Amino acid sequence: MSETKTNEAWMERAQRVLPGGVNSPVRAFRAVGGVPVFVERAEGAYLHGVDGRRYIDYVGSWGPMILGHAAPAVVRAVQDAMTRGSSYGAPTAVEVELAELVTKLVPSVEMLRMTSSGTEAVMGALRVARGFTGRDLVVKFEGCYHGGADYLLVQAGSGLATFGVPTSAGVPAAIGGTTLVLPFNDLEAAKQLFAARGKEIAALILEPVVGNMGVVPPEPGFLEGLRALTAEHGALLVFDEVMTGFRVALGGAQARFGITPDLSCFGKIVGGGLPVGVYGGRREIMQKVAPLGPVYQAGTLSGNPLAVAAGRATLEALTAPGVYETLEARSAQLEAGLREASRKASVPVTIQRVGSMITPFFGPGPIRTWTDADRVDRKAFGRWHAAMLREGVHWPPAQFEAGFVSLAHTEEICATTIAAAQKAFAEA
Ligand code: KE4
Repeated sequence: MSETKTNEAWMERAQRVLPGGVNSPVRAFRAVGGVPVFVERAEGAYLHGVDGRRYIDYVGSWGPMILGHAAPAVVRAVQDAMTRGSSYGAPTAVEVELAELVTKLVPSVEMLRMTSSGTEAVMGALRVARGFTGRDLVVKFEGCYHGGADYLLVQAGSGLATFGVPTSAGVPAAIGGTTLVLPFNDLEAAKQLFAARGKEIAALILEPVVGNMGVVPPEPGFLEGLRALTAEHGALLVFDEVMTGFRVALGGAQARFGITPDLSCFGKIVGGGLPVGVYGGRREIMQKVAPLGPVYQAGTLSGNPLAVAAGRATLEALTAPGVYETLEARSAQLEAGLREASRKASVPVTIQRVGSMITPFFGPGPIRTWTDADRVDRKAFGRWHAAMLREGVHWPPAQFEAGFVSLAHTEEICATTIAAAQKAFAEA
């Protein structure tokens, strides 16, 4: 066991060898300040830090841990799979069984391909959309995040529906020239864009419930409008359900809102905390994917047997009766408690929630678009986050993220969280 004991000491060591001391930027706590908790182990709703403290966890690995950490069924499945070897680079029965399960739970997915991350799933979906339609342009929405593909790391340009302006260094301006960016929840803007350029557009991609602005639900009619608009212009509707898939309903946001996309992307829960991404949809589209068709996409660890074992065990657990009713009850309890706590502390907070994804926005609502979200008080959120951490609650370390409730978050754990929040709002 290393002699390093504190989060600060580990962060000092980590920063010598990892950019910012982390393997993914948001983990560094730069949006909220302070030093991240270095996790030693986790189980159920709890993280145990190297600092010897126990925290109620609402990051949940940013979505995958819907059963709670180290769920026994998942642990057993992965341990068992490991005794048979970790990776073969050859087809296996288990990946077929996981694929069959996903097609059963999400009927719009008739055929799918597995990857090792949500980013790769989105890249695969948009490449096959371009290959299927023979068109180049992709449309996304401001505030929606779809992983790290160059042409998706873009924000809206100066005007409405303009070509994407790269948000990351290292992305050539020209790369943004195939991505058009619209305001979320603005069907009118989408209609104008399609009227002008519909026949050049291969796909429109969105988070059907945005988690990456913080939780922003679709306005009534928005998803239906996009479905009709893309169909009218021969563009594909792509639901990025990496976060919402198996989260906001067993069949994802498409089941919750009754919309059938042409392609869907999954990640997070479908891997049960191990690296699995999935893209899939209409058979005639997916038959374009190599080796069947001309759209190339591959991956050494795609369909990895350990990851597939974790994903299958997780999805199977989610098919049990009452799971989503329990998640809804606990999440509603937390929402009501946070709302009441912020009111008592006279702190202007807008709580937005869909299922077990929840965000306290520190400002007036409703938050319908990125412009709305961008106005909230990030510093107040940062003070609240630090106070919650002191109270033993590990909330996502950024205002524009979703908190996640798991099946391990009992009524009592939610009540403890609310009590912590009451104190934290007083310090926000
Ligand atoms: P990954 O490549 O990180 O597996 O998935 C990318 C992705 C795609 N689509 C949506 C809707 C997503 O939310 C994500 C990843 N989500 C972030 C959380 N906001 C992952 C956390 C991180 O980047 O460390």
